[in-house]
Amino acid sequence: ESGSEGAGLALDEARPKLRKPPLYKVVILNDDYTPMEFVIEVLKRFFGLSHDKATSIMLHVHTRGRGVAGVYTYEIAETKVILVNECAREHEHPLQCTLEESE
Ligand code: NFA
Repeated sequence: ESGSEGAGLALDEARPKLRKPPLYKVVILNDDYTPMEFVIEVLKRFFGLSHDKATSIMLHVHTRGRGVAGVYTYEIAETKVILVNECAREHEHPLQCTLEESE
C-alpha cells in the first residue's frame, strides 16, 4: 500500500480487485394452456431474442418442462420475472416464470 490513508483503501489500488456480481437465471415453466405463439412473443419482447432463438427455447420448455430465457443480475432478473408474469396474467394465460441462482 502506498497511500497516506491506510492499508487496503480501494482508491490506492492500481488494479482494485472487483468481484463479479451473483447471477440469476430467469426460468420459464411449461403448462398445458399457454399458446406457443404467446410464449415466443414474450421471449422476443422481454428477453430480446430472435424469432428463431425464441422458438427454440419455447420448444425446449414445451418438451422438457422448463428452460432458461436469460441470465442477469438480481434486479434485472427480478424485473423480467414480474413483467412476464404480469403480461401472462393480463392475457389470462397461466404462463409462469421464476428466478433461480446461477453459478
Ligand atoms: N405447452 C404449451 C402448449 O402446448 C406451450 C408452452 C410452451 C407453454 C412453453 C408454456 C411454455 N400450448
